Amino acid sequence: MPKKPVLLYACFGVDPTDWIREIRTHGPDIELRIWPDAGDTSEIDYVLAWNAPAGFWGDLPSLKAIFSMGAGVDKVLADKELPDGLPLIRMVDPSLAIGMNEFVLLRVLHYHRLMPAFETQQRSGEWKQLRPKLPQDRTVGILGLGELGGAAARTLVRLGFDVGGWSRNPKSLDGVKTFSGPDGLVALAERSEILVCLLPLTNETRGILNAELFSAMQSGSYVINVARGAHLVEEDLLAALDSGKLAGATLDVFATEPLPAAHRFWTHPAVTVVPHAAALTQPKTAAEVLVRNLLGHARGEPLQHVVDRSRGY
Ligand code: NDP
Ligand code: OXD
Repeated sequence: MPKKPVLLYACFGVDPTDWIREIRTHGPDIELRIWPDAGDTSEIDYVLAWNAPAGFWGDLPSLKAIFSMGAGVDKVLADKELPDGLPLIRMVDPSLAIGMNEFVLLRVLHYHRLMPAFETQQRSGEWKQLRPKLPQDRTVGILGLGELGGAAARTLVRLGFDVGGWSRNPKSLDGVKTFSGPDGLVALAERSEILVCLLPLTNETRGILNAELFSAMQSGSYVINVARGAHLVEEDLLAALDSGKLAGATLDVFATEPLPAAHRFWTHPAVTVVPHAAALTQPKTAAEVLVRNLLGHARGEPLQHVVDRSRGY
């Protein structure tokens, strides 16, 4: 009988209970080991990894591929000890896309339906109707048109919004005005009253939400950052909010997480802080994707969702 592929669960800070149940359900033909009970590490074929500590990658001579628990692999790639030359697979989980979709929609509707103004009115006991724009007159821009950004763009199009999107390579998406390249970025920013960041964090996208981009936007626009904290130049956002150039921001991700207690974002009236919870990988659906990919590879099929390390996503 051929040897069962051995998968090591090594997601630090993530409770393994649900993962163990789901991986065992979907992959009875996988031998699952849970860190730190790795057994003979020379037998390990695959690792499901997140937040690996220093020294973790040292002793895995048979490793064939590394699965990331998260969609964003910036931290995994930044790990100097990550083995070279092995395929790194990013998380593509249908429930992650659903969760992100819900969150983006929630915050776009919050701004579109003038909730910040109603909340201000409530604080002063003011009763005043305000008429929202029609969705077709509301421009929303999505930076990143991949698994998550593409799904969010399609949902907003279905609801009738005037949606624009920006990607690295030119792209066509039904109902979405698409842009690419540096000129495309400015053009998208200029037209977007609500700008959503769903880019991977790479050398090219670090600090992309900055004063220059905000200055291209219309006064009174909103920013939603659900990608990575390092996409945002925090001081530039605070300046744009304080000057009234931007009307508000929803931030799910931060340069330092947890957000330090003294950070101005906590108390800024135009900022909504969410603790990196816009969308979480859901073991119930993600384990199935992982198992299918892993067993396919063990049978000699090509891996899906492999990160291009030189591109950074
Ligand atoms: P994908 O890799 O599927 O999509 C990335 C998109 O960004 C692609 O459209 C790509 O363009 C575009 N892109 C990359 N670099 C550039 C660039 N330099 N200029 C313009 N466009 C660029 O990623 P996902 O949609 O799966 O995830 C996006 C990010 O969301 C993750 O990397 C992660 O950081 C974040 N995330 C946050 C979560 C949260 O809870 N807050 C949860 C999950 C993910 P092209 O199509 O041309 O390649
Ligand atoms: C991810 C995340 O990248 O949780 O999946 O941010």
